[in-house]
Amino acid sequence: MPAKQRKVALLGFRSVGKSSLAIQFVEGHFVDNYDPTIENTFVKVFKLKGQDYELRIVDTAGQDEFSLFPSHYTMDIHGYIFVYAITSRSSFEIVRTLYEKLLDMSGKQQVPAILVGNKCDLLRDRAVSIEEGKQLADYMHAAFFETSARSREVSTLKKFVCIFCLYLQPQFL
Ligand SMILES: Nc1nc2c(ncn2[C@@H]2O[C@H](COP(=O)(O)OP(=O)(O)OP(=O)(O)O)[C@@H](O)[C@H]2O)c(=O)[nH]1
Ligand SMILES: [Mg+2]
Repeated sequence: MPAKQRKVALLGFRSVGKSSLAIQFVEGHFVDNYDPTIENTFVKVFKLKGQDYELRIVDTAGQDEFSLFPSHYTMDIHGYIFVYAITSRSSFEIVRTLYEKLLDMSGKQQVPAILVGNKCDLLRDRAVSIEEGKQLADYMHAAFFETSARSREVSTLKKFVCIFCLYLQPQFL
């Protein structure tokens, strides 16, 4: 059976750890230095319930409320992973704006989404509570979890990417 193609996009404010999550997920290591992304695609091939998948993760440049939302992110994407850092209030607040921009651009009322609060290893610098994360995720009809690209807690991320792969069929988008 040929591999099924799936594509997800990582969206969020700059420096929240989008690339770090992708690198941890695909390559299994953490990069300490900060290298701002322009745009990058990671590919991971894996088997799930006897089916091969080729998952493309589009790692985008950090966005803020003034960024123009690139129109190609509204096409050909099976699901979106919105990332903020639990240590940055502004990165959290921007998610809602980005989400609404995405709905506007795509003309949809809902998109398949996951909300991720990254950097949860930096608990002492927490600026966003878990409850606030959950509330935003409810508003977005998204799954939610906190994680840390640094401490390799990407297993939850793996789980949700698997959900995207198994259940999101292009005809539903
Ligand atoms: N402590 C901690 N640092 C992290 C974590 N994830 C990323 N970082 C650090 O945060 C900085 C930014 O990480 P990136 O992954 O480059 O962030 P990004 O969202 O891809 O940034 P842009 O490409 O500019 O949008 C880097 O110095 C990372 O090492 C994490 O979970 N915990
Ligand atoms: Mg990046």
